[in-house]
Amino acid sequence: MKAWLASGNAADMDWMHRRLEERLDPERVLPGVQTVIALGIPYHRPKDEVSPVASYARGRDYHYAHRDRMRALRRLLLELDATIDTYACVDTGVAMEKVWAERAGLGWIGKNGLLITRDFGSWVTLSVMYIDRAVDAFDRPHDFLCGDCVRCLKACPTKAFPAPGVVDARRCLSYQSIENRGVVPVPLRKRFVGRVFGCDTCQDVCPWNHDEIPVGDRRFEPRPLSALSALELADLTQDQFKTLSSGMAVARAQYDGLRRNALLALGGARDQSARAVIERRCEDSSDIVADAARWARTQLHGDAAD
Ligand code: B12
Ligand code: SF4
Ligand code: SF4
Repeated sequence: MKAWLASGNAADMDWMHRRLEERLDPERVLPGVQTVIALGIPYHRPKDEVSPVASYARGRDYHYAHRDRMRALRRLLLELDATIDTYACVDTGVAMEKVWAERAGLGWIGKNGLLITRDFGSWVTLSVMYIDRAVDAFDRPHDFLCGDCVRCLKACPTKAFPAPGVVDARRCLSYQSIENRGVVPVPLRKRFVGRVFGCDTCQDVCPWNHDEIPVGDRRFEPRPLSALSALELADLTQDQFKTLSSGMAVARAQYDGLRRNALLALGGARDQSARAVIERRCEDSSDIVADAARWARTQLHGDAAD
């Protein structure tokens, strides 16, 4: 983790540098911690479901599903013993969720950097709970089942893996489309074609993510925003965005971020039907939207190398 941060792989996600010692050592978060419980919630979507939004984010925000189940678990534990102390984390807390899920036996961290389960592939989101009681003596990581395969490493459109299992967020389209609040580096822009929020390529190609995996819970079924095209997303009003993204992880990209991404996708595809929207967005009050629109316009004219 320290080496990953020192190499700049976290891009501008400064929050990853904060509370680092706590992230690495559960004892600092929950003194007396003895057990880590890892939870995976499957969200596999059918292959023929096409959306510019990554699979995990097409329906209800997964954070709520984890939060609800962690709360229910905490209640059950307190019924058993009212003095039990717990710390639960989904995503933004200070826990290395993949590492603990692997140690708990849920699956292994694949060369694509994600936790892969035998039954649901990597189509699972994760959360963990620390508790200050010993539950059992189990502490055996899952076997590593990638073998000689390197499909994900080869398929990444931006070469974001400096080494197997290591992701350089600066090059990753997931980071660029969700976390980056500024302009997207020019060499990466064309890679937004077909992707407006997140990226699934290093999962789509994984043989463990095959078609027979059961489709995830109904709450992860696509909401209306996920059915929109890049053109429609680029043309959303702020009110429409607010209404449509409410309760979805997509809200994290914010109104300007989502429109920026959509414009890059349209420009990269040289989508001539988007000309009017692109022209209009060139005058947008948001700098990152106007910048993306001007870049997209150069792509339509076919007069740019990038
Ligand atoms: C920061 C972050 C990102 C960043 C960086 C990605 C990365 N690989 O680190 C960005 C924005 C790029 C990103 C993208 C995505 N993310 Co993300 N992300 C996180 C977050 C918040 C922290 C991860 C982290 O600490 N990274 C830093 C590196 C150094 O750590 P690491 O890879 O976790 O662990 C490595 C080392 O620490 C080391 N290690 C091995 N053993 C041990 C033992 C110990 C004790 C320690 C300390 C370390 C260690 O090996 C590990 C593997 O390389 C987690 C949630 C969480 N709190 O864990 C979600 C999380 C990893 N993301 C998730 C998802 C779904 C995604 C995307 C698929 C979203 C999308 N479709 O666009 C992409 C996939 C990109 C990819 N191939 O990884 C899920 C993954 C679920 C799963 N099945 O694994 C998580 C767990 C969120 C969740 N709650 O479900 N993400
Ligand atoms: S999410 Fe996309 S850009 Fe990021 S590592 Fe995977 S394939 Fe590469
Ligand atoms: S594509 Fe191959 S190397 Fe990559 S995570 Fe899946 S099994 Fe492992």
